[in-house]
Amino acid sequence: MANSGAAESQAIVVEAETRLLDLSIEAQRAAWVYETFINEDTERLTSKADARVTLATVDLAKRAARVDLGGVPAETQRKLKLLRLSLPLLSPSDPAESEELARLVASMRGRYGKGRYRPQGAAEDWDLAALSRRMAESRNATELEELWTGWHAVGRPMRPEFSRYVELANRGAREVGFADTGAMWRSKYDMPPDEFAQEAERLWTQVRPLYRTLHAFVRKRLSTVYGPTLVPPAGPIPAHLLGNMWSQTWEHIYPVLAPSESGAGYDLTQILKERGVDERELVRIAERFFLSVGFERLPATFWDRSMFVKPAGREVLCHASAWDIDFVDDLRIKMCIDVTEEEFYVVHHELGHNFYQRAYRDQPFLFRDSANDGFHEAVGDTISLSITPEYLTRIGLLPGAPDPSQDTGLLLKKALEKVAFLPFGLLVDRWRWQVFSGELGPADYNSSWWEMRRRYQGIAPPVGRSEQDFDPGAKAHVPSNTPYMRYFLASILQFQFHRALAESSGWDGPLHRFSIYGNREAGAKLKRMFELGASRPWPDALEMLTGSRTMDASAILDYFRPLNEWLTQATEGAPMGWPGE
Ligand code: X8Z
Ligand code: ZN
Repeated sequence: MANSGAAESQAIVVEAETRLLDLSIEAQRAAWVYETFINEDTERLTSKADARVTLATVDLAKRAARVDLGGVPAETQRKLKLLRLSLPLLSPSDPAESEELARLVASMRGRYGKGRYRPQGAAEDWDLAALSRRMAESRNATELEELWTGWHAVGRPMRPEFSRYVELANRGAREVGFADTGAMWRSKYDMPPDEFAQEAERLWTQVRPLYRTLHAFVRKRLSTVYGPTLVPPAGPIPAHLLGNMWSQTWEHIYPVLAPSESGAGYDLTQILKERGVDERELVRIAERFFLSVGFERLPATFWDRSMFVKPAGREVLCHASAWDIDFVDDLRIKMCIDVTEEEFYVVHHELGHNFYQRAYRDQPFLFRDSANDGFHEAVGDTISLSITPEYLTRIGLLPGAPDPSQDTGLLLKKALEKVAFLPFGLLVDRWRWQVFSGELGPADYNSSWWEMRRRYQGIAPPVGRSEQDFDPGAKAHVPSNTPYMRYFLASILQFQFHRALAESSGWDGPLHRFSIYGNREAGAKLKRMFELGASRPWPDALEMLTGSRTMDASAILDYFRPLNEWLTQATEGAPMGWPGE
């Protein structure tokens, strides 16, 4: 033990809350400029700024590891623990390696942001948004295959960068006492890392039967649409036919799946277009939802500094994100908004981050975070679950709420978004955990990725893949080093939040018809939880809102219960599951 605990830990915390805060703000500014104006210079500036934060954090975390914790107040102990876990990437203390790592990540991120493909017959290169738009609409298998393959080429050149990044990132994590970067990511959940891995698996086991039923239903329909050669009735579904580049959500193929008795319900994308809602107005509508439950307006700077529209004449990283540049109220979102139903939800998702961030701004710097990262991702989605037909009617976007006989369609569309996502949400980090632990090496990167895609999602690549390819790199969070398990947790948690808010409001109708719009008590409950930040272990925060201390998938099952019954009937006699699951 190097030092007397209490004094040294206090010194570390003070330094973290001053110097680290300063460096982090600088790094955020550099990252903002980079992501909204990608070029050689901004890439260097952001990697330098990141490297400075990382080095300072590693330095403080190492000092913290040597502190004798006897007599150190619990709050300070928690801060030291969070300090060690505050970054998703730690670099080796060697400055050259540290900078190399930061540049690798910036470079992979840049490749992703600049990714383009020119489809046959097109007059220009298409970016991911254009490719995704077409993928959502096209029902032509040949075209879909081309779009899929065209985009997935973006991963290839990342392969050598990625394997070097794994090596350096692990070296950094080990210096601070973690087994590897994956173990560090799993340590963020107020429980031992192995236990967390089991928790995730437990939640997946809870929802897996629902997923398999949905999968069987979708496969049966697609087999009819595209024929049994392309979509074998008992095999995995080809990944290019699900309306999404990563087959992570399937709502875009709803029109080919819609139950005949229920019709398509309403088409929000169409309505938004007809009303001439533009990007800024879309964000305004989302803000008004938060205001209706009692949150304060976003600051004027949010409207001046956010990026809502893809700018012309420069490269930007379009993947949506929410920012709190100064950790107080310089809130922003960065998106290339397309006025569609899907992006309407994404806008709520991003604003959820911003309202959470603002609510914990009075916490000390090291506590300015969500209870766990799944909470951060769940908040805006919880609000989106309240975008019901009744709500859309109240704000004048629908002439009247459709009759509940339309509900099968409504629920199916939601399931294609939320239930379809679950295995993808789980597997991205199941794969990365094994990569970081060394169980999977570069020789197996792509084959193991597809083995997991098959096992969990029941999908297969549309064309042959090899170890020349690097398909994980075609998903934003991999090149940008963003952990992904948070989204899996969020897809469970948002239903838990939603059900708890419904129950405490005395709602006894179906969960999918419940909305907290205008419900100030529900808003106050959320706000109280947000204000805790990361000051308490997440079960405390969960208990405040839901009365339960464990994450529990029974709420998502409750929500989709009526649909599950319908799907079970619709798939009677059809094959269930696939070889290799
Ligand atoms: O990346 C996101 C957000 C970033 S804050 C838009 N999401 C995941 C994804 O797009 O893959 C939200 C849901 C899953
Ligand atoms: Zn998010």
